[in-house]
Amino acid sequence: MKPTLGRLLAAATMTVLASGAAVAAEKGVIKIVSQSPLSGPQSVGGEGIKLGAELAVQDFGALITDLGFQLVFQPEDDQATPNVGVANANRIINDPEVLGIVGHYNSGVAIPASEVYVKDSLVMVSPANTNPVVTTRDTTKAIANRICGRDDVQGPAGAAFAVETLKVTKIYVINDKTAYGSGLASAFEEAAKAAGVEVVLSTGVDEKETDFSSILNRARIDKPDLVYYGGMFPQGGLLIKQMRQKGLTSAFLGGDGLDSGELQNIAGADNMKDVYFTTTGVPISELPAAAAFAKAYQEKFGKSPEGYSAYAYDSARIVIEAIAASIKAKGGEKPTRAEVAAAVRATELEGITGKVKFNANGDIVTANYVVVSVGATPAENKTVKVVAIDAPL
Ligand code: ABU
Repeated sequence: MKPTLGRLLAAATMTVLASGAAVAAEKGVIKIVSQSPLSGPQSVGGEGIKLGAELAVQDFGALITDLGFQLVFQPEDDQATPNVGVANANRIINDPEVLGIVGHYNSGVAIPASEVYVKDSLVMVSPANTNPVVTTRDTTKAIANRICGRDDVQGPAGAAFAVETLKVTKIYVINDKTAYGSGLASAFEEAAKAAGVEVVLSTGVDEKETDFSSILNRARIDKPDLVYYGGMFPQGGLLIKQMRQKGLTSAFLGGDGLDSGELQNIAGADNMKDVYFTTTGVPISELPAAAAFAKAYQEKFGKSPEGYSAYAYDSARIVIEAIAASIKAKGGEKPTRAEVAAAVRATELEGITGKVKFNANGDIVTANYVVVSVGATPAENKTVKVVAIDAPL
């Protein structure tokens, strides 16, 4: 096979863990892959997923290497782009050493990529994908799992906060036209309308758009109480910045796509008054079991974990434990991908993000939904509300 630049880069970033090298050489190599954006505007969030998974491989990899296999962690860059994630998936599926995927960051990438993984029963555990379709397709049900919540709950949770706490009556709803952004904005809008809120404008903007003047000039006339945004932090941050530059003081609310330490850098620390996001990732400061993880992450990588880093750590741990359990169940032999997928689905874990148990769809049985009031710095973010909700079955 001809070495492409992508393959050479992937090989250059692999982490190899091995114990008992002689035995490992006998039993062969097992690879765990992370897929998330490692380049482009969303790379901070994607890197947070990669590094969380890498720490889990470091902490729990011995469960596999002690059974005589070499373990390789292989981070892949999906560029937050469906075509790239699918191309990576097609390459990954042809590598028989890969037994599990941790990813993706973007639902719009996870949905088509999982349609490739399922062709050979390769299991995916997502730390961050919230679009319902990730787990609701019959075709991918056996391999697609997530340990975060869903937008059909997150959207209405945001609407309840907007109506009951912010007391809004007149709103704008903007989405980035991705599977995630448009799905979340629709779920929010439907619930807001049902609660009697007037949606003055509901519109989509291309996810690469950086100039929101036409919408915001109209908002200066309409004066909505709230601008709701379904999309990711790079664009959401710009939207907040331009709102405040135009003197718009409306509250701003988005979903977990805004849950990044980069939000304040992009939007401007002084522009965060009345800015909120909902998320299904409880802030790490409120996860007592994640304190050691946060410290180790800071020490190893020299930065704070991102919104879904701890969830990536638990996702990778789930894959590692499932592979180890499958090896043991097979008397020490390398398991099939289908055997690993079944073991993942049977997970019962007290992770650093909470209890993980999957329903028959691959949704976590009980997920957390949080409202965060954004501060001038990520350390000043404040959790306003946490609700634990059972997954829709
Ligand atoms: N849930 C936040 C990341 C965006 C997505 O699911 O596409």
